[in-house]
Amino acid sequence: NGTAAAARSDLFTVNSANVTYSETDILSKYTYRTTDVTKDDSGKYVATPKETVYEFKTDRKVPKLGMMLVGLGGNNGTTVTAGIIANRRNLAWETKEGTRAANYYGSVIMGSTIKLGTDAKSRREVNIPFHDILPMVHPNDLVIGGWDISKMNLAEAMDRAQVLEPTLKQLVRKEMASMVPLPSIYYPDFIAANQEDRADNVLPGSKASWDHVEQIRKDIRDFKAANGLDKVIVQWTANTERYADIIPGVNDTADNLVRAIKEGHEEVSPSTVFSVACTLEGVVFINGSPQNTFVPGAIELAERHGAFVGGDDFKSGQTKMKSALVDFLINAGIKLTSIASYNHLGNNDGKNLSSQKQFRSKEISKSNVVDDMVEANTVLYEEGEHPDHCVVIKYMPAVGDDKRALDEYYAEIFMGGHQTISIFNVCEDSLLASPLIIDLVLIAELMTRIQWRTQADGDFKSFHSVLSVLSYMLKAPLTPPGTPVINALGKQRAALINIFRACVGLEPENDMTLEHKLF
Ligand code: NAI
Ligand code: DG6
Repeated sequence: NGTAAAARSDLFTVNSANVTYSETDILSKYTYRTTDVTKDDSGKYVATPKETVYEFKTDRKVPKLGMMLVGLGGNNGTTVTAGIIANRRNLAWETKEGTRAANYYGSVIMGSTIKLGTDAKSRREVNIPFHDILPMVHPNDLVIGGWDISKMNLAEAMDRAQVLEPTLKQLVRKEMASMVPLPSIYYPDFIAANQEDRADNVLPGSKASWDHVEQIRKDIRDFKAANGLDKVIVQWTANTERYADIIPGVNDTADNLVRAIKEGHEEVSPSTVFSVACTLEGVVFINGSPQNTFVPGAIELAERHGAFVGGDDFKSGQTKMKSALVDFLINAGIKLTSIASYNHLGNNDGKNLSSQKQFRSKEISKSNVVDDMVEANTVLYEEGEHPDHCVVIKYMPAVGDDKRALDEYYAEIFMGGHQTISIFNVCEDSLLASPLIIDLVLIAELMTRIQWRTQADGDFKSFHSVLSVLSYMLKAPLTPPGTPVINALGKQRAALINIFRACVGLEPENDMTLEHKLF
């Protein structure tokens, strides 16, 4: 082990007795400060500051990483793949608005900065790219593969998606054409009947089977070996499935779920089979769609195997706006009373969602996104009181991937007055979702390299299997059983940044700026 000066990250080193760098790890001793609240006999709150000392160990070796997508031939799958190829090759292409160049806009990790501290001389903020806070995989280095029930190669699939400019497509066509998705699991009852005509690349069997689990595990192993990878992360960006019923004895525990798959139970979805396969293979599995992939048995299985899972449903356009705007309104003391959210879109996602059961999965994930903010404000809302919130989605083929999201926020202001905010948001759906797919992979991979302990002589262990730290990118964040869901966008970002800061021994980012106020 060395000191701060001995081994440094490219951009900065932390100069603190609490941080040591070795060739292999960054070790930080971090005091986590919280406040315990109790009530005294008179019913008055008593707030007691609490300190817990943690040690965090981050493995500095950035692995050669594979990203396997379920739904590789879809709009998101082809867009993120072409985008990474374009970035890797530093491509530029002509559009009617001029030359455009590859970028990672929309990726928090690749496109945003965080405050490192204050310049010792000028007292101005010093900001660094988020990607540089800890050693992370660069998306240009991701090796991409995956599955789709459609066997179209990715060049044709990218044409089918109608997302990217023809001039860009031309530049990546050859490489895209060489990529063909692996055959996947298709249980027709879980996605809309209108998807049947693209299902020409499916493994035999139309309900859960252990053969499917084994085949997916083999696919992952083969992909890893063929590309000389250290690690693989699998992400579901396939069609939205209907909810699976939670049935005692079937999917309520890990053992029951495994048995149910072996017995071919019809209530086990393809995405849950993928989750089980990934867990058993020790590979992170992230669900970018809204269905309840992570039935209790799937989570218990992940916990048992120390595997990581994350979900649910990418938070791209409308919901990201909502989780920022509602946070603002309610924290401004404005009483939001209703949200009416309409969407129309014309891509294959919209076609699948035109079926009631699949729409219902999306309606649930889009509707619960303000609950924590409402519940936290006991001044504006009585216990159990909630703004009206309705979500409508219509399939409108003509607009393709350029989803229209119309939202009306209606709020009560001072002295019985009203404020109405109306938003028309054209969400270029797959262009917003693709950077999220990248962020989820980068963050999840890093989380597999971070360990913690509370006593210097104790064993290091991993974070909980359910990676709630991915919440910023997801509409219905999955959290460890029994822990609260945070939807407020600002809090989600703060958690992400501050956990990573703790790993290099830095205090949470706070905006007190006392250095500019007390002199
Ligand atoms: P898409 O319909 O273009 O692509 C989905 C792909 O999954 C299709 O190619 C389909 O053939 C394939 N597929 C279906 N079932 C499969 C299975 N069992 N195994 C392997 N492949 C399978 O949809 P898109 O736009 O790419 O979205 C993908 C998912 O991401 C949808 O569930 C959508 O709701 C979700 N999502 C998308 C967002 C966006 O902004 N684009 C945001 C939030 C969520
Ligand atoms: C209709 O809303 C289709 C959906 O798949 C969304 O496009 C997707 O879930 C993104 O939703 P949001 O609310 O994050 O923009």
